[in-house]
Amino acid sequence: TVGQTITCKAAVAWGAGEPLSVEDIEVLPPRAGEVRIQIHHTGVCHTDAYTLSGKDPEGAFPVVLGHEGAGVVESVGEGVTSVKVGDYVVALYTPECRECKFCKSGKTNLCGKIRATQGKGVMPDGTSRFRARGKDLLHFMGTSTFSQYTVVADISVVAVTPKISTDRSCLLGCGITTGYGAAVVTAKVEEGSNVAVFGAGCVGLSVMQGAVKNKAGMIIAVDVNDGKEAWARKFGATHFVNPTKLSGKTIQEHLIEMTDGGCDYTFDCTGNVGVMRAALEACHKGWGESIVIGVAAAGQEISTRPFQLVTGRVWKGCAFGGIKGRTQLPGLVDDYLNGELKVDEFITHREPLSNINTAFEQMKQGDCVRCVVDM
Ligand code: NAD
Ligand code: AHE
Ligand code: ZN
Repeated sequence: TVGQTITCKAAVAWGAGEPLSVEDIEVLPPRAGEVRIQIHHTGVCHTDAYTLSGKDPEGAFPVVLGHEGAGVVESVGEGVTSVKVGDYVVALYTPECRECKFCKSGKTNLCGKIRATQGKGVMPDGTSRFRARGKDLLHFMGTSTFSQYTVVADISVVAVTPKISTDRSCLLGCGITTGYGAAVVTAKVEEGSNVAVFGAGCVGLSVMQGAVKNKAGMIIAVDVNDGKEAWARKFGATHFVNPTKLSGKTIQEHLIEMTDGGCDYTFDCTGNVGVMRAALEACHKGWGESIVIGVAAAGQEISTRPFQLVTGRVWKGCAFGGIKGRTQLPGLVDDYLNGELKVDEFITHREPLSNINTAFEQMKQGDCVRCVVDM
């Protein structure tokens, strides 16, 4: 039987810099290879605010934003076998087709199968499943979780046990997995190694959690907000530095002194290109690696003296922590259920969909780690 169009509430971004508008939209049935999900909960991530601000070169409007969502499969299109109606799922902005050059390389979690259409805000067949006020709305990051129902490609969704509630599993759709994976999968932090984490938000705290898991030595949290010290320590930081309170030396000099020559691993979790430079330069000569996680605005560029790299420091980055969502997310859920991965602790704020603009305002304030939106 052919599915029906569903009318439901969604937060529509009609234009850059405008508040989201919560209104009725139409969500068309899934086509072949697609899955329609009833989203129960979604987190709000800085990347949503980044794209809404108009600073994302790939940003286009009108669009349904949101990429940190979880819910239940409502219907599936022809040929879908990886999930079924009623499955509890997390949406994946980094899909995993298992057949493209990227997926088969064993070297990256990036998947090439639908990246081009995803970046244009349409489904893999080039069309949209969202309509409002007589217009097509664009999709976002292949997920568009700020809608009570969304349609995604079957490679952009993973089923997880319903034992984890959706207000927790949604956070595995971006922030927590990104930071934890950056430490454990991308950097592969070793026992006893010294780590500095720039930015103690959801992503940075998750890096710290991954560093603890891998038995790092010093875990130095660096944040301009002193209020983040207690948070960082709760997630395993052994030291805290506020770079605005150092006199007469740079943060990189300070970290090099603290660690007798530099950090083994550093992570940018701020999106600030000056911080990215400091993070690279705080690495130990000969082997220190700096991982860029933060997303910087259009036009921003990173720089350092090439000598930093000639003398053995390594600059790299990752999306979604380097985690393959369909293969590895269920394992993270198990870790959570076994008490080995903190998730609940990240939730500082909650709002209903009708107040989603409040969630965006909270995110800009220093005391919000994650706001979970109840759809
Ligand atoms: P957040 O705002 O919650 O945390 C950022 C922290 O950085 C804050 O505590 C802030 O006080 C601190 N900070 C700001 N400027 C600083 C500076 N100059 N020095 C030290 N600390 C500073 O954000 P978040 O949700 O944790 O996300 C962090 C970044 O990661 C964002 O840029 C986001 O877009 C990006 N991100 C990337 C990926 C990815 O896959 N690569 C995934 C999720 C988020
Ligand atoms: N569209 C932006 C880049 C945004 C970006 O880097 N997104 C990350 C995820 S951030 C999640 O909060 C990502 O997945 N990047 C890999 C990819 O393929 O997009 C721009 O600057 O153009
Ligand atoms: Zn995100």
